[in-house]
This record gives sequence, structure tokens and C-alpha cells, in this order.
Amino acid sequence: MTSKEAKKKHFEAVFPSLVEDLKENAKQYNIPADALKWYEDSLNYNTMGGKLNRGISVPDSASTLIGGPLSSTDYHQTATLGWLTELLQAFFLVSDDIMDASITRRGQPCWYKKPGVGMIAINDAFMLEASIYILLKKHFKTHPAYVELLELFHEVTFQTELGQTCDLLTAPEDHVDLGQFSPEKHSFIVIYKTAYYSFYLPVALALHYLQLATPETLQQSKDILIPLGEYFQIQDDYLDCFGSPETIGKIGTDIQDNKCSWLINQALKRASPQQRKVLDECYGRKNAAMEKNVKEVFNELELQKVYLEYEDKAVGEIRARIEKIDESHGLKKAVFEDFLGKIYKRTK
Ligand code: DMA
Ligand code: MG
Ligand code: MG
Ligand code: MG
Repeated sequence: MTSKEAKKKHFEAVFPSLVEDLKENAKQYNIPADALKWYEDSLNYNTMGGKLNRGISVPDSASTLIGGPLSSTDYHQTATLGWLTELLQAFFLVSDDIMDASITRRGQPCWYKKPGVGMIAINDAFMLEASIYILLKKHFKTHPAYVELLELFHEVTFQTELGQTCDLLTAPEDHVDLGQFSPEKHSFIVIYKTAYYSFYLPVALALHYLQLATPETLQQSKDILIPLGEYFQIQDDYLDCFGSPETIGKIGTDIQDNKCSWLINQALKRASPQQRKVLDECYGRKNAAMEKNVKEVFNELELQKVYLEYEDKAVGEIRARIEKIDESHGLKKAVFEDFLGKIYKRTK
């Protein structure tokens, strides 16, 4: 087993006790047995099976910040905060898959697509979110930064929802107007819907847990993690079209969903009048043949090459920012180098 696999196993081993905590909490309301089982199944199905990068980043960042291995208590506590990040992600993904009409996630049917689930998934998403605060209270009520942790989860949740609002509003189902897209709109969408919760949140949690969070350390972290998160979502947009569904575990929907993705923005910059006509006629239509026409234009415009050039440039800029970090406030460059290492050139 590689050390990465061992780290994942160690992190996964914390989850069952959190599920037990949540079941115990639910039992005080005399929850019927079938509802308890439903809740447990939803917790397991929607929280496990992914890369767990966000969650593992909390203990990882904490260990880098203190410059050595965590005590077993600190590991357990920061891994718990990591799992809260994964529960937040589960809440967003269950909802996102309904809104994006997605088919698969993590190589399995999306939760709402499971027989017998359907729109119950909406309530399950709320239950996943509520679970964050049940566990936060149980494990961190007496931590000096309890209120900061609570406010951080609330703020990041709102930021993500704001991003999702713009993602959905720029992608109306019944009306395609590619003139509505712009790189600026794209940048806003991806920073809010992805960067805050996926990148800023895990590091901010580690900083609060270790009581190293100050306006300076939080701001310095944000200045790097937001661009890093923007790069990550551009990878997601790229993989939606050019990734392999077997590897990314999901079937891309951005073209049919009329999404203001990075690829369409790049295509619009480069398209000839004829190519633009194809995009206007075929983008955002629930039709596989039209989706194929759009992909053909993307290929003609060599967007894979454009992406690799973007990646080199973006990563160079992120590395330069990391280099400039002033470690005297308690931050460590390695926190960000590790994050970048986890996602650089990813294919899933
Ligand atoms: C992801 O956007 C954002 C959130 C908040 C889940 P997306 O729809 O591109 O994600 P995915 O490609 O995983 O469905
Ligand atoms: Mg989606
Ligand atoms: Mg989405
Ligand atoms: Mg996507």
C-alpha cells in the first residue's frame, strides 16, 4: 500500500464512529427504524467512494502547520473536521446532480437516480447538511474557536450557494444565448461554487483548530487557495468533455446543460463565423448528436492544447504566489505546495 492509500484508509476509519454519533443523536427523537436506516444509507452512499481530497487536507494541513505528526487526539479531531467538509460536499453534490440532471457520480448512479430515492434526495441533502452541525456541536462545543468554526461553515455554504445560483442562472434550459457567457462570469461562478468550500475551507479549518487563524493567515491562505480552486474547477470543466467517464466517475453534462464552462468560453473567443453558428445551434440542447457537433468544434479549435497552455501558465502563477508567502505569521508554504501537488495534471 502506498503512503497515500494508507493515509486514505486511516482517514476513512474515522467515519463509522461519526455515523454512530449521528444515529445516536437521531434516536433521541424516537426515529422509526426504517428512517434511521434510510439516513444511514444516505450518509454512507453520499459521503464515501470519492477521492476525499478535501477531507484529508484538514489533518494534512494541520500536520504541516505544526511541522510534525499530529497527536492521536489532534488527528481524530482534525479528521472529524475533514469529514464535516466531506458532508458539506455530499450535500452539495446530491443537490447539484439533481439540478444538473447528471447520471453517475463516483462511478455509481447519482443518489437521486437510485430506484426508490428520486426527489427524497432533496431532503437527504438537507439531512447531510444538518449532520455537519450535529457533529460540530458534539465534538467542538468546548473548543475555543467553536463560534469561528460554525460561522466558517455557514459563510462558505452561502458562498457556494451563490456560485450555484449564478451557475444555474447563466444556464437556462429553455433559452440558449451564448452572448451571455464571458470569462468574467465564469471566473465568478467557479470561485464561488468551488474554490471556497474545496480549498479555502479545509485550510481555514486547520488554522482555526490550531488557533493559528488571524486576519493575516486567513487572508494569505485565501489569496492562494482561491486561484488554486479556480484552476481545479477549470480542470473539472475540461474533464467534463475530455476526461474519460470511467476515470472521473461521472458522465459530463455541461454541453447539454448549457453551462458557462471554461471550454465554451475558450471556443467563443476562437470560433470562426461558421463554427459560431454550430455552437449557437447545438450548445445547450438535450440532444446527443448536437452535443457531438459541439465537441467537434472544440476539437477543431484544439481546446486540449489551449487547456495545456492555460494549465502551465496558471500553475506557474500559483507557484510564484506560494514562493512569496511570508512564513513569519505561522503559515507554511508546504500546505499550499501539497494542495497543488494533489491536483496538478489530474485526470480524475
Ligand atoms: C460543482 O460544479 C459545484 C458544486 C458546488 C457541487 P459541477 O456541477 O461542475 O460539478 P460536477 O462536475 O462534479 O457535477
Ligand atoms: Mg454537476
Ligand atoms: Mg453544477
Ligand atoms: Mg463539472
